[in-house]
This record gives sequence, C-alpha cells and structure tokens, in this order.
Amino acid sequence: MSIRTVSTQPYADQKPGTSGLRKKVPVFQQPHYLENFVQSIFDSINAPQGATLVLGGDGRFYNRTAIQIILKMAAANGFGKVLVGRGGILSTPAASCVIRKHKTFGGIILSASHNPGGPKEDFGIKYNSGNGGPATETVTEAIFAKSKALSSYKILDAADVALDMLGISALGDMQVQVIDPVSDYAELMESLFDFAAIRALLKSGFKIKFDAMHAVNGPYAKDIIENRLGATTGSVMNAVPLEDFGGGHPDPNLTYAHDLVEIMYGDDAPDFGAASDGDGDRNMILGKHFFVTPSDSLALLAANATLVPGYKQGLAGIARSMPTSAAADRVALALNIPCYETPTGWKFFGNLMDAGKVTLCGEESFGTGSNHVREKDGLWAVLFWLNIVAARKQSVESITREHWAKYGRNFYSRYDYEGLPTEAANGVMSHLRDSFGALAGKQFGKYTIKTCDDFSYTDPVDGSVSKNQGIRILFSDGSRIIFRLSGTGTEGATLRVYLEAFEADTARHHLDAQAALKELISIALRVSELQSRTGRDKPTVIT
Ligand code: VG1
Ligand code: CO
Repeated sequence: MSIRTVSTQPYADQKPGTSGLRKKVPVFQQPHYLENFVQSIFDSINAPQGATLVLGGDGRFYNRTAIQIILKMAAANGFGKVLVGRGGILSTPAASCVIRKHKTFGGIILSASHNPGGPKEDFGIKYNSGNGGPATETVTEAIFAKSKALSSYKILDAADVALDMLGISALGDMQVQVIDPVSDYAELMESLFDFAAIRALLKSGFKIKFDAMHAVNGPYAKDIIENRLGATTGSVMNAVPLEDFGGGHPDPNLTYAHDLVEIMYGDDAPDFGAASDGDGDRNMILGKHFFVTPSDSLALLAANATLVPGYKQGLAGIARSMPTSAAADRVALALNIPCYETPTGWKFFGNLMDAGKVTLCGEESFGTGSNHVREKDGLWAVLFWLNIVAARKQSVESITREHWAKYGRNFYSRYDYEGLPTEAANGVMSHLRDSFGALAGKQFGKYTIKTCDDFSYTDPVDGSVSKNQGIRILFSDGSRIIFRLSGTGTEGATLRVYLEAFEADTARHHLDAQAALKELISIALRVSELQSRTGRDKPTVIT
C-alpha cells in the first residue's frame, strides 16, 4: 500500500453553507471534487500526527463511496485511527456524541440533512471539531480558502475497508474501528431521561408513532423507543434507512411528513407523534390532532426542564437562532436566566455551550438540542417530550395550551420560496435594504414598524462578528418579519420569510396561525415586492 499524491485543480464552488458543503451527487462525482474538499479540511484543522477521527453519515446515496475515499485519505494524511459507524451510518447527533465520548480530534459527517437523496439528489459533507459541534465560521472559511488554492491531495492506494461488521482493521498505518452506531448514543439518552417513567407511560396504553422517514434515525428509534422503552412493535414507522429515503423528502414538517400527519389527525390517532429528518437532528412533535411549532417546543422544554433528570438542576441559559420566535425569551425571563439570539445554524451555539452559558438551544426549523452534544438532536427532543408527558400526565395539547395561557402565544410561520433565480432573490434583499429608512416609523393598520436592520452577531465568547444574517423588520408590539436567504439549498436561491406575532389574550390563542398572521403576511409581501420581483404568487412550502 502506498500513499499517492494526486495533482488537482481547485473548484471555485466549495464554500460551506449553513451546515457544511451541500451539492447534488453529480457535482460530488466530478473528478477529485470530494477529494479536494476533504484535503482542504485536513489542511485546515492542524490535527497532530496519529489523531483520531469519527466518520459516518445518514446512509444516503454516495455515503459508502465517500466513506471509502475519506478513509484512504485520512490514512494518507497521518491520522492514527478512524471510528466509523457500522455500514457507514451515524446520525448527526450520534456522531457528535461519539466525538465527545471518545474525545477524538474531530469528525466528518456526511449528510444533506432533510434534502432528498439519490443519484441525482443531494449529498453533503461537514467537519465537526473536538467539542462535537460544527466547525466555527473561522474554520469553515479557512477550509474554503484552502479549497480555492489546492494543487494536490494525498490518498492511500488500498482496497476498500469492510464496514458491515464490528471490529478493527488496518488501513496502512491507520486503524479503522467499525462501531455500533446506536449504543453510545442510546446510553447517553438513558443517562438524561427517566426511562422508567416513560416505560410506565407507554405500558399504561399511551400510544406513540415515530416516523423515521426511511432515514438514519430508524435504527436509533427502534432500539430506544421499541426495545428499551417497550413501545409496541410498529410504533416506529419507515424505520429502515434507504439510500433515497423511499423517494421522499426526509423533512419532518406538516408538508413532507404527511403519512404521519394523516395518522395523527385521523380517527384513531395515537397520543403522541414525532418525526425526524434525513440525518436525525431535526424533530417534529405532534399530539393527537395537534401540532407543536418548533419555537414553542423550545420554550416548552425550557419551562419544563427540571422535570427531566438530566436537567433537574435548572438551565444556565437558552439560545435561539434569530428567526426563531421569542417564545423562549419569555421563559428565560421568567426563569431569570439569559437568552441569546444567534445567527441561523448550529455552529453558533457551540461556543455558548462550551463556555457554560446555555443549556438548551433551538431553531424554528425543527431543531432543538442541549449541551449533551453539540448538534441539534431529533430523538433527544422526542424523549424530552415523552419525559415531560410522563411526569405531568397531561396530553401534548393541554401542556401547550397551559403554556400559552401562562406566557402568551407567539404565533409563528415560515414561508419558503425555493429555487428562485439568484438575481431575483438578491433583488428582494437589496430592495429591502434600500427601504430601511423609508420603512422606519411606517404604520400598516394596527402594526407600526419600529426599526429595520440587517442582523449582525458578535460572539460573546470569542468576539467574532457575523454580518448580514437576515433582514429584520421589527414592529412596536414585538411582532417581527424576517427575510433571509437559505444557506443549504442546492438549486438557485431559497428565500425564507419568517413571521411572528405575539398574542397575550388567551381568548385568541385558539386561532389558526395563518389567520392570526394574515396582516403581517400581506405587509411582508408589500414591503418586499416579493411577488413582482420573483414572479411567485405563493411559497413553495409553508411551515
Ligand atoms: C436550514 C435551517 C437552519 C438549519 C440548517 C441546517 O438552513 O433554516 O435553521 O440550521 O438548515 O439544518 P438554511 O440556511 O437553509 O435556512 V440541517 O437539519 O439541514 O443540518
Ligand atoms: Co438535519
């Protein structure tokens, strides 16, 4: 076996987005494309000779091919050992867990999350640091800079490594250890939650349905929910990870998780429903005929955290991404703990958690998590909810309604306009920026604009500044409209419009969110000129 140095030309488009590099599979299949990016990672992270890495992905098409390439490159680049999930499988939160538990130098996660998989669909790769979290912006920028100047990469000439059986094998001077993808993670969950109470709840006839959406969380949910917690067989549906996710869109929301939604809104609906995404870090929570918005879910977990063994000491603080509703802020205020507002993407939470400033964090995009790992964690959120339900012995709906009655309700919705021509999407954003002055103080019915700005974040731990993280239109009553361009799309541009209105009056809490937000939606369309500038009269997805 010999190490080969391969000459290459740089690709100009390897800029990591919100969550690593995501492209269509054929883009990754171009000569040296994946290799270039992996070498750029290795050249940027300053790993000592003999360091250990974690490697795994969500099992989508190209996962296995990519893993073999990365293993051979790791061996050629002086790594001492790689821990890889059996079959190349590791959910994103499990990868984070394994990095932390085994104190490895870092890890590489292969996923395009909630985007479809298959030969013509999406693939992705990102680097996570030794804290288990996505590389910071400083590191991802260094990786991008390297990728633009790369002239060669190193790879070991060797046969593929067998990945389907647990055990250790040699790849040149490097060890490859195939690990059970579930066990470290399941152990961590058992240490945080009251499994006995959840087991008793499930035994008492409480019915649950978990939709793994043919994605990575299937084996995790089967083991934890059915085997360890004793839910009836079949409580986990679509539990076998498929390379194309069964042709579906593994995104747990009311649109794409329609199989589950039908069950949860049907005649004989279970008491609790949940789904997670392609790589297992997102979650959707449903009660019988009831949907919990992710922003409310974060607030509810925070308000009830001391019912859960792992959090019974209370929370150091809460963090939410800027577009996430301020429901969590109200809980933080009541608990007298700090609440941080960060840019979108999990990489911004890591520093806060490492510094002990926050315990829980979340995003409106169906992501919730805590300092138990450094990624959002879909199954963790489900177990947190089940623990709360077991402790309070109330339905999901009544827990949520009580929460609104106490804290007020933040009506919330997100409109996504996908696959727009880039110029049109940029045009909407620059038109809004040009209008800041004219909009301030303007009144629209009962809404008056207080200020508009471009969200900028200064990391309280390392002082780094991230600018242009979304346009905020802030109203005097606390309502908000936010415009932001997605950093995870792989086709054209995706424009997201986030809408939030606060309602203290309990008598209005039963309203449908779309009805409650109607006026704000029309203001958003009017001030942005979105429809005329993009030619779209409706969003692709509403969540
Ligand atoms: C989206 C979400 C963001 C999330 C990111 C990664 O990013 O809005 O909240 O952190 O996906 O999630 P964007 O830039 O497209 O809005 V995942 O489950 O794709 O790792
Ligand atoms: Co995901």
